[in-house]
Amino acid sequence: MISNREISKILYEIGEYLEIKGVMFKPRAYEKAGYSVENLEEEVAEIYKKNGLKAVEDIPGIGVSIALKVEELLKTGRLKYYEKLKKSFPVKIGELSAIEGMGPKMIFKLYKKLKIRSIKDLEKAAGAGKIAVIAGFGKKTEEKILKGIEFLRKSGGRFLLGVVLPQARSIENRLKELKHVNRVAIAGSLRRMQETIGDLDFLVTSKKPKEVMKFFVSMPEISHIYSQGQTKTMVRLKSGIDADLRVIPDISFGAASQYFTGDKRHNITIRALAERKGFKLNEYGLWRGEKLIAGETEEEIYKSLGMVTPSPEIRNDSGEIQVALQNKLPKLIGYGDVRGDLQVQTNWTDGENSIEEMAESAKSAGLEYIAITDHTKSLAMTGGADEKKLLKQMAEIDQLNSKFQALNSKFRILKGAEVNILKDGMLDIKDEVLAKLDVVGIAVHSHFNLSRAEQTKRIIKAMKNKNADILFHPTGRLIQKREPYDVDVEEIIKVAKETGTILEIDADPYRLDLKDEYIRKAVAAGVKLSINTDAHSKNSFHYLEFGIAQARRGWAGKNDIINTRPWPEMLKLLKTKQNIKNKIA
Ligand code: DGT
Ligand code: CA
Ligand code: CA
Ligand code: ZN
Repeated sequence: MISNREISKILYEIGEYLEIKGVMFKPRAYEKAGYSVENLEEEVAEIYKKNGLKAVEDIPGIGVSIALKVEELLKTGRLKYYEKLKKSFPVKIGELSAIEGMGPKMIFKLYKKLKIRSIKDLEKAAGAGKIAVIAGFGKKTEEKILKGIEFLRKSGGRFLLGVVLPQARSIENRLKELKHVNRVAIAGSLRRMQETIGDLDFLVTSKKPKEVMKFFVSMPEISHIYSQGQTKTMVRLKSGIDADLRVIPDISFGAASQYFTGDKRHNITIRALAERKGFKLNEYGLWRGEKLIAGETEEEIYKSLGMVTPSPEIRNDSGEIQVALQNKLPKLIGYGDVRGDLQVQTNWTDGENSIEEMAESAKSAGLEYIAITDHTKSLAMTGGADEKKLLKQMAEIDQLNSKFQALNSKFRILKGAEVNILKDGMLDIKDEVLAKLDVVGIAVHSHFNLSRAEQTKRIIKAMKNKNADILFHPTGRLIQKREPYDVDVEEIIKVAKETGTILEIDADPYRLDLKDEYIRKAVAAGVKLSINTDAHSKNSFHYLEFGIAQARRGWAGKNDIINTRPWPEMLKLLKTKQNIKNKIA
């Protein structure tokens, strides 16, 4: 069965082909029809099955001639008219228009002058300097095209949570200030705090949707308006991400929040549950027949379905619905629950700031303690510390702590290191020095290509060191930049339990390592975790929010995370009793 999304994509593409051909008016009609189908609540296939062609014609924005084309698509899965257009202008329109800044006119010109049909052709031509010399293009455009291609490849069209969250909040705040706006919410993957975000989804309640939309499309960060309507407006931001704004009535705010927060799998299961209970659930409310049962808040909707409201972060149909029906949802760690940061680099190695600057900044960010964990010697490019340098750093930390105490500040700097795991699983710092540190992080920074068995064995060997407290960024991945190394994380979790090694949730927006599924397994196994920023600059302590989100998505509670405790209690959760005595003294 062909979905609304597929139908609307074809309608949009027909519009683009027609525009390229210079046809008048028709492109707008197809665009309108595409938009209408995209935003339809019911599947067109269902409408057609129930009530035939006449009902398809009744869909707003669809006239007789487009309805016939939709019918052909529904009946045969193909559309001759569309295929003829594609043949007459053999260019991959969908592919090319996905590049930032490429519109139908540009695509047409590039085809006429250089026979460019695909991203591959485009990249070749731009690389050879052939685009810069076309009238109206120039060097700048050529560079922009190459950048656009590179970006598209790298991101797969998705953006890091840490990059887009501030942009979205800034827009949210401006919408909140509008006179005719009552309520504002961020929905979609951003509300679920996913690692990467496809597009931004804003919801607003207002009696003056026209004015809200007018304001939205005129914000300085908008680079393109796809469509502007009374209930939905779609734009692209200069940063490259798309954003949707929907205006809804107040009584539907909860229903729309629920619907547009998703994720899709969660929604499908919830909707089926509602139907089993004799309701109908859509973005306007929960209905019994024509009667509105709930709609203003998410809570009343979930409650009417006999369940508590799952936090957005865990809405992905991975068991949260069953657990919520039994009122057994775990209490997740809160965004204000982390008291200290156990991975912080300074200008002793590859960080930007001094120990004191990092401490002051952490304090301003509301933290009670940080552990300084500079790299160690085998990571030579960072100026990694050897035993002597570590001892010297410990002395400086003692001095700084005395200074805090003299000023009556309870803030505490803990002594630590990010100790490099060597190829054979040995650590590159002697045990007697490690034993003097408060917090020993261990990490893989080389030999990423070992076999799964060797990599796992190597890391386990390091975890078995009685001074190794925390395994930092356990899988080594960098989102959109580097795959994780091949390692048996379940085995690592098992050994963490046996040895009392803490596993890190690295909050750096590129890392977010461990991933949610592994956090959940670690929590289930009773393994303790630590959420750390891995800050290399004093401006990075806000990363904690992303790490906490990751922990929540892995169903972790406050107690599962050691650095939700004051530092003396936190230290007691680190490895051996023997070491604890040394460390607290
Ligand atoms: P993204 O933008 O790819 O990061 O992910 P989302 O989850 O933000 O997805 P998006 O923007 O396409 O749609 C926002 C929400 O709207 C989504 O989480 C659930 C809801 N939604 C979208 N399409 C459908 C659908 O076909 N069926 C149902 N039940 N819900 C949908
Ligand atoms: Ca989205
Ligand atoms: Ca969206
Ligand atoms: Zn590291």
